[in-house]
Amino acid sequence: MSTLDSGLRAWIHNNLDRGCTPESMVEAMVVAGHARAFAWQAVPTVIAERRQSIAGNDMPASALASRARVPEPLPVPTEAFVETSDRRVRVVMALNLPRVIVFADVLSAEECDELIRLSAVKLQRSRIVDPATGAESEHDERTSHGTYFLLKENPLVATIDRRLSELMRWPVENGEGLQILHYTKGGEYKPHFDYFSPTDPGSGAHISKGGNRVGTMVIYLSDVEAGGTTVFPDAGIHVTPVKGNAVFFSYDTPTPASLTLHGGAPVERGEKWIATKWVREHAYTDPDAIDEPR
Ligand code: PD2
Ligand code: ZN
Repeated sequence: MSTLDSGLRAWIHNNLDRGCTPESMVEAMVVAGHARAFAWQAVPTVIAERRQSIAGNDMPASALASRARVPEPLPVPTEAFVETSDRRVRVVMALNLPRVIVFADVLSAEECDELIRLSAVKLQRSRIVDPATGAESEHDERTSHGTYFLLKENPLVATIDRRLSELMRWPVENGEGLQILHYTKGGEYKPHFDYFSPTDPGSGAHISKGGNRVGTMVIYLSDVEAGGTTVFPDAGIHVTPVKGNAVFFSYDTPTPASLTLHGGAPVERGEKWIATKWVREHAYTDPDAIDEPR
C-alpha cells in the first residue's frame, strides 16, 4: 500500500514548483503504480499543506487556527435524500475535503425557467471585488451577465430561499440575495474563492455585514451542451451542469487550505444559467445590496 512519505512529498512539491496540474501529477502517479484514489488523496493533501504554510506567513494565526461553524446539509452521510418542507432533494455525491455535495432536483424545470424569465430582463455585465479596495468592477476573469434578487423578493424567490435554507440547515437570514448568472459561448468565471480573505484591505467592509461567507450553493438553471462545468482545480472535481441540480460547498477557514478554489469553465456549446446562494456566518445585515464574489 502506498504512503505519503517524504520522497513522494518532495516529488509533488517539485512538480507544483514546475507548474504541473494536480491532474497531470495524479496520472503520473497512476503510471508509476499508485492507486488512483491514493493519488487523489496525496496530491491535494500536499497542496493544502503547502498553501497553509504559504498563507500562514501573512495570515493572522487566528484565521487559520479557528474554524468557523459551517452549513452541513448531510448530518447523516448515508442519507440518499434530504427532505425539505416542500421538496425531496436527491444526493448525487459527497466529498469531505473539500466539503462538496452535489444534489439533484433542487429546483423543478418550471422553477428554473421562471427564474430565467424574471432575470433575463434585468441582466447586467458581472463585476468582481477588488481585494485591495473592496470596490466592484468589470473584469475579464468573469465574462458573464447577471442580476440578483433581494431575499424573499417575490413568492418564487421566497420559496427557493426557504428551501435552500432548509437544505443547508442554515438560517435564511444568513443568506445573501439569490444571484443569477448567464454565460454565453466562451463565457467563464476564472478560479477564485468565494470567501473574503481577512488579509485583503478591501475585505473588512464586506465581512462587517454578517461575517464572512462560509458556504455556497450553485444551482444549474439550464443544461449546457459542452463546457461550463464548475471546476475545483485543487481537488480535481468537475461538476457537469444539469438543469435543477446544484453543487454545494463550505469553507471553515477563509484560506486556500479549504481547497475550495473553484471556477466556471468556458461554455463551449449552448448557454449556461445558474443561481448562486452565498451564506454568511451570521445574519446578513445588508439585504439591499449584494457582495460580488472575489
Ligand atoms: O458558474 C459557475 O459554475 C460558478 C463557478 C464559480 C459560479 C460561481 N463560482 C459563483 O457563483 O460563485
Ligand atoms: Zn464562486
